[in-house]
Amino acid sequence: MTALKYFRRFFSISLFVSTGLLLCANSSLADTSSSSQAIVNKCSAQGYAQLKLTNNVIVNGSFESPQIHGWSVFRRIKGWRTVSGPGIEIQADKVAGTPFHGLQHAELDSDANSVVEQMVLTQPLNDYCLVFAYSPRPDVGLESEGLRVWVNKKAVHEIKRSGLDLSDTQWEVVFVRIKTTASRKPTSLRFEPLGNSDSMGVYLDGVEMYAIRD
Ligand SMILES: [Ca+2]
Repeated sequence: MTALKYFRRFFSISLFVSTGLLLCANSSLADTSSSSQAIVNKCSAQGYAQLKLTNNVIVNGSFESPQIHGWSVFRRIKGWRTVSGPGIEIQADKVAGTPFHGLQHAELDSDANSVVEQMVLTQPLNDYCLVFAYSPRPDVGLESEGLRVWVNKKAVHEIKRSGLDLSDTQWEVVFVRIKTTASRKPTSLRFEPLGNSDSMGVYLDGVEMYAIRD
């Protein structure tokens, strides 16, 4: 953890307090995401037929486990493992931004860019709706931002936004429809941070996945 990173975090917290944004949680977005009907509506709005969704099959997609204070970097946490890089950074106490859901979120440019993976128990040859929330880190520019999503080692989505001029997180909820293979093995879901590997950037929270029954 670099001194700069400490400084930037301190600066961010100071900025939140000074602007009063510390109390401004993204509760409305979180509430929307947790509603399965809202997810059905979102997927439908993207041209999908009327959908019925089963239970969320992602484990610890809100990064609430383990419960920590401040921030820590882990090789493994419940549901997730590190594929490359030093590990998954979990942030709590709004040390450098407000989570999308719950009390914690992940930063994928932890001590350096790190790819994380969950092996998801899925049914073969079934459509799923993958939902997640991405935010750039406040005060971090486009050159150190961006997120690529991989399903069974195929890139299925990419999102990139600048965090410059942000005084808090600005979460964007992404919906991706995917199809599993004929294999009965679990589906590999990976999140890869893009941009400079400099210990700051690429926030992830609220990962959920639902089987679709047309
Ligand atoms: Ca969370």
